[in-house]
Amino acid sequence: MKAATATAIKPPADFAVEKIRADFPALHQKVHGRPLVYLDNAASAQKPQAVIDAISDYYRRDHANVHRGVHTLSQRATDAYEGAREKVRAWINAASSCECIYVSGATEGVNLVAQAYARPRLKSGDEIVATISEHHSNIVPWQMVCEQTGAVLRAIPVQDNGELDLRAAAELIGGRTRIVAFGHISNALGTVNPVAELTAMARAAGAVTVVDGAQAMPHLRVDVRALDCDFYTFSGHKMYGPTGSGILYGKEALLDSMAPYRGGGEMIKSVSFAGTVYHDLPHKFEAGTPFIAGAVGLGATVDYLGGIGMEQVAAHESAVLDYALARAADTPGLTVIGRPRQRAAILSFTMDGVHPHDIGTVLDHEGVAVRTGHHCAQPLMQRFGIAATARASFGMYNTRAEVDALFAAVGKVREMF
Ligand code: C6P
Repeated sequence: MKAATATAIKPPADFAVEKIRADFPALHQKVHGRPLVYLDNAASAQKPQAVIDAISDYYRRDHANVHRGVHTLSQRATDAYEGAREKVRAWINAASSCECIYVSGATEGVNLVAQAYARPRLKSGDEIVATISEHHSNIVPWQMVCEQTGAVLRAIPVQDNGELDLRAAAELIGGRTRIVAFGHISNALGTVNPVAELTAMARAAGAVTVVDGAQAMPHLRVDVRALDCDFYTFSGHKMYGPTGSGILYGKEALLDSMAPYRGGGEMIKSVSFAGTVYHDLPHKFEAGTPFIAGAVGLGATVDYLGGIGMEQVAAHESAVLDYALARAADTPGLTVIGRPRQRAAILSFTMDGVHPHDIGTVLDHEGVAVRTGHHCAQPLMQRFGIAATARASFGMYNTRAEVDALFAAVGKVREMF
């Protein structure tokens, strides 16, 4: 992407960012005596008051176990839990709420598909294709399945600009491929991957697609039917919802064909020592007392995002990111990793002669929170010949003034090293 000059980049005038900031209590504090500039949203985003209130109201008024009791509180809790599932269904445009399985996050979503879909079906000679830019949670579960089944894991390479090499993908995805697993947006570089193209390649090969949407849900309106993927998973906490909440979407016919991978209460119709009859979807994948407050919080998150509009969010974040890229281009000794044409909200960089951890420490003393390290994407770091980066990741509440604060702090790093 060719950087525009910093002064030419303006966020959309109709996006009321200060009003949005007022909704997030955690943003209004000082760190080391400086106003907090929170740029670690890809690791976890802050929570709006509406989500905090929904969780605390639930615990204050409606809490009981779900699907178990005839008493009023249990019915209220069940309504809230299932009502939130329906909100998420509508938000991602799934055909049925039974296609939305509550999980603890994207990590559990991928593991569920790996163990409940892939493990019983794959055999020696089969192949799983992922990309080299995946988060570890979309690599390691597949490596485990390969160890269990004798299948082989292959990786689509990434070009110097941080985009996937689609020519290589077309060669890798073939007759042996059973699963194609890829992130919608890279957490380390921000590259927006071509989901439709990869899904089409997988479909032509007769393979199933597993999309890790952890970094997409905070930035895009995701329509799982338009994407036509088989599975799509995400974490609530990156999209301004509670930690420990998340969804695995799967096409009903596929989920139906899968046996549960965890047994216990909630996921059965009847149990005897002669045998157990599993519950219908989605409950057969939700063994045990679920994270009810997390589901309620996730439903409130979707309500909150719906009130703002993801198109507005995307336009605002894109202007903030472009401004940050332009400031980066004007900063001597700073290298931005990756230049993908489609990029969302993430700026990963290194500085000549300074370890990323030192960058992170100095920035923290200036009140600026970024993540440093390998971002759980070590194969991607190896591809770029680096051990770590500093990563500023933006959310809907970040401003151009905060980008200025980031680069003022980067200037301090330069002075010190
Ligand atoms: N990435 C980051 O700083 P969980 O932990 O299950 O909520 O999310 C895992 C995960 C899966 N896929 C992608 C693309 C991710 O970015 C993450 C989490 C954080 O980048 C923490 S490592």
